[in-house]
Amino acid sequence: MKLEDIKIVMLGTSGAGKTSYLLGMYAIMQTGVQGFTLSAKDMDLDLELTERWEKLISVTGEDRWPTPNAAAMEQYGFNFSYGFRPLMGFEWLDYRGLALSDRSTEQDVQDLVQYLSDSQCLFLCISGEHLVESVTPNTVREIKSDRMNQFIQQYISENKQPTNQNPFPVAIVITKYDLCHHRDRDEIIADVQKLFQALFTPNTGWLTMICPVSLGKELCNDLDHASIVPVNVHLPVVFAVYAQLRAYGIKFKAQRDRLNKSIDTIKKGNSLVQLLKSKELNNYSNELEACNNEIMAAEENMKLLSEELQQVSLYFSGNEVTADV
Ligand SMILES: Nc1nc2c(ncn2[C@@H]2O[C@H](COP(=O)(O)OP(=O)(O)OP(=O)(O)O)[C@@H](O)[C@H]2O)c(=O)[nH]1
Ligand SMILES: [Mg+2]
Repeated sequence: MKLEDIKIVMLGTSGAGKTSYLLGMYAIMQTGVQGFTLSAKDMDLDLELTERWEKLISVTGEDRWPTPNAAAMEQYGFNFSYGFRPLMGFEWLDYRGLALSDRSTEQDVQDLVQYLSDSQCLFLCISGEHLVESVTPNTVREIKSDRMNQFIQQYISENKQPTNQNPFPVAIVITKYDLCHHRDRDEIIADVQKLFQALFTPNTGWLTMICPVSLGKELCNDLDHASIVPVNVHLPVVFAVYAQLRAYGIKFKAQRDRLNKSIDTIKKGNSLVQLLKSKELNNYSNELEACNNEIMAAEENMKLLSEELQQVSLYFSGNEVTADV
């Protein structure tokens, strides 16, 4: 089984922690979780990301952090593998968050929009520093959630038209969770739902995950000097792959139903029909077997990934669900 490559965009304002998150995620996923690993498609990129991560963990003070993106866009290609067997490739777009505030005539906004329209999974990056207290209209401005909602409406909802049969995965990643960790988790989740209400409405086909992540140990308020201990950074990527497998499973199950129907129709026919269509029946049976194998492979992988996703809040078309197969 080999899934098609996907594109992931992480939307988030400048300073939300997108680049730091990418570095932490790569460092953890290089070693792997449950036998799933991530590797850069390009060996030089692998070195570059590793060096930037080493700096982040060994240097202290403000210098440890990546500099705000100067280049408008950077694209990174990764392979997601199980036991070194590539399962799915994805391309990750890291851009300067300021593009979120620019006018749509700017080149980097246009590039971002193009990339968004082509994407199969969206990560919304909101910083825990703005969730220290209950959300207010001010929070909307700080996080730029209205701007993000606007981008989703225009370039994903209208383009892809998610439905229950064809869901679209969105991970809301709360970065710098160490900064709001003192608050009740359920309260934070309720706040996040308020900011992105449309993603939690019934029968809309959004598969949404809310996931707190952090590069620092919880309850530490000076991450410029503390030791770096990434928390949950692998989960959004696990979710992206899980969602892709889920969509793949839905597709093959529909195909299985169609094949079963065709087979049934032939089998219900009289002996002449059966004789005339024996070759067709044979083909259908072979296709059905291949189809069942794909479903089984997808479910095996989903089972492993879903174990990791038990700790996060997952919603499908507005209902809270648990990751299953
Ligand atoms: N407390 C805490 N601070 C963090 C964490 N991750 C990042 N930061 C801080 O957030 C700052 C901004 O992070 P970046 O990763 O550069 O943000 P960005 O979203 O890539 O910003 P642009 O490139 O301008 O769009 C860093 O310089 C750190 O000071 C975290 O997990 N916890
Ligand atoms: Mg950046």
